[in-house]
Amino acid sequence: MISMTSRDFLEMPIADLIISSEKVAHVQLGNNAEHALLVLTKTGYSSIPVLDAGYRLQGLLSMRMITESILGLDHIEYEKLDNIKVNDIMETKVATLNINDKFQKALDLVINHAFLCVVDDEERFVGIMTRRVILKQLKKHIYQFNA
Ligand code: 2BA
Repeated sequence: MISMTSRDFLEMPIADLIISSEKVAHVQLGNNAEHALLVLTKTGYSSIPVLDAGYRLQGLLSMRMITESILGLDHIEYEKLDNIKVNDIMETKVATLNINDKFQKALDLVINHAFLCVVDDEERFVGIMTRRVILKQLKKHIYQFNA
């Protein structure tokens, strides 16, 4: 049976654990693949959110999606980068949390995703919750629980 302490932990609000949107590297709808490649390379992240002009989450973009879009039969067609829009190559199925969700939902989702995008009630992007932050909280809880 689950103890109250663990239940409280799982029901903890996620709001304090979010990396806020201004600190999250992202690209915008309409940006081309060359710009996205630059952002991914400079930040070092393997996947980042795609937002619209109203800061609403539209998808995710990774290095692999860009590489696949310029893969020719026997060479990489770098000259295509300029004409490809992130809209055409991004993943639109995104693991998302609402700002009012509890830690348990994040824990369930983060098993299959390195980070989770967080939106408010108007679907505006407010930030991300990373696997690192979630694991740190889990570790803290396990250590305190067993102390
Ligand atoms: P990845 O880019 O594949 O990064 C995997 C892990 O490598 C990160 O785990 C982090 O521990 C480390 N790492 C990678 N690039 C880093 C950097 N520039 N500075 C510091 N550490 C770095 P998490 O921190 O759990 O992040 C999970 C995923 O969340 C990242 O996967 C990335 O896709 C995304 N992410 C994290 N912070 C971000 C940010 N500020 N902007 C955009 N995306 C971010």
